[in-house]
Amino acid sequence: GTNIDESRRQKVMEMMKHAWENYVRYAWGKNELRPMTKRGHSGSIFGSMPLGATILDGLDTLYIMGMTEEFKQGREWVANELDVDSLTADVSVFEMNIRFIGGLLTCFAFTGDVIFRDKALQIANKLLPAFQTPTGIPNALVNLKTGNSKNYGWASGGSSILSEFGTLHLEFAYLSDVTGNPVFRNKVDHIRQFLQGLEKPKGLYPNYLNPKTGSWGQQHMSMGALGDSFFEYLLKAWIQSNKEDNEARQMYDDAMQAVFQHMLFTSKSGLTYFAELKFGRPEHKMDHLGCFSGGLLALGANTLKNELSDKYMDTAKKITETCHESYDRSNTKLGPESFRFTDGIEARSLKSTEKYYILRPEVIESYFYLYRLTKDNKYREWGWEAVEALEKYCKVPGGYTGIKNVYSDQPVQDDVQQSFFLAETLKYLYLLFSDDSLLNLNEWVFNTEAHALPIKGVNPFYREA
Ligand code: DMJ
Repeated sequence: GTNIDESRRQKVMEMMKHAWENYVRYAWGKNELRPMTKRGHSGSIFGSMPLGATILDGLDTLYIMGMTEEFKQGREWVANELDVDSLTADVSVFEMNIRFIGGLLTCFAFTGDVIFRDKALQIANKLLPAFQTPTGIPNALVNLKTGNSKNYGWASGGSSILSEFGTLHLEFAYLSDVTGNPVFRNKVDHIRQFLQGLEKPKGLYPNYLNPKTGSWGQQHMSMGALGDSFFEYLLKAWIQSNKEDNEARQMYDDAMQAVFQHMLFTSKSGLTYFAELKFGRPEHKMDHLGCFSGGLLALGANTLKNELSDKYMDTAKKITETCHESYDRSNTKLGPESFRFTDGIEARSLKSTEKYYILRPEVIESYFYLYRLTKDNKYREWGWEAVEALEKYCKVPGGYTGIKNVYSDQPVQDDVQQSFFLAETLKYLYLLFSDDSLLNLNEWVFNTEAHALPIKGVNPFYREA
């Protein structure tokens, strides 16, 4: 790296310090920090209990930035305060998996400290009752004390959600390998086989699946909310297995082929985007969440050279460019939660309810992958634009906050420092300005919360039991 990258990396580390220190000062042990009112916060996804979500999500970022003292402080909290058996709340199986189990397993891989593996195992055991449905497709919510599980009332007649039950494979497979207990891998293998056997409308995966009947719910398809990381985990399960799990790669390629055919569009001015499908009809809207797909497509292109890889790489670049446009076309230079393509607007929001930015990582995540895989310096410049915007509109004396309208010059701030800001946004920025050797993509695969898991067979940190 050059001096400029070094100073940019330094800057990102200072951002992490600011986010972490304020969390420690005002919200230690709580899930998240309210940086303006300087107190704890718990989003509904965490249930009602303080579970230290920011600690679990932030630890591996501290580690890779070399923030040793802070890492130790978090490790002590995990060892002494995270008492899994005393927890009573209803929690999201998906969120506990990607943030808590994922974060702990990365710390175990990095350090070999078994406290991390053991806590991950304890949490995973508490999630298992959610899989006791007629199909083995887990319910979304589980009570940590009673094991009772259920789905969200709003999700298509009691359905489970594709991006939730489809985003367990990496952590559960790895947990089985490091504990020697096959139960976790069996659960996700079963989900895989069940999906394999289902009829897919036009080859597409709907966002909803009923765990009692095994039939799809409403015919909504998305590369953003409710779909996103299901596709991610197909590709990454294959990568994690050192390319032995060919079934996963095949399902990924098949799914992407259908998505390209039915959901990929180009706007009048030439911007490429993924639309959503509602009952077979495209809604020309893309979520910020869907912007992870630039990075994913690039990773898929890079890991297997075949007749599809050029198309994947080309689309990866175009999607990432569109997502950058969604940032560039706002007053704050931060991107909205969703943006649309109509006769009148391109890559901008329409409704006031979709103009917020809550410190999400996906656009920066794609900059990171595209930089690593193309070495085109523009991705580093785009990442730096995001750093400057974050400093200008989201940094407050008590940490970092989201904003309610990216098109305002003086946006109202939402007073929440999301735990994924530490897990993902700052980690991907730091890696964007670092050399390839820091978490080399040939040895590590990131879970959907940017927690790095080792690749089997090639990475000595795999630590198989
Ligand atoms: C994170 O929890 C994960 O990236 C997840 O896949 C999607 N939502 C948030 C970040 O936006």
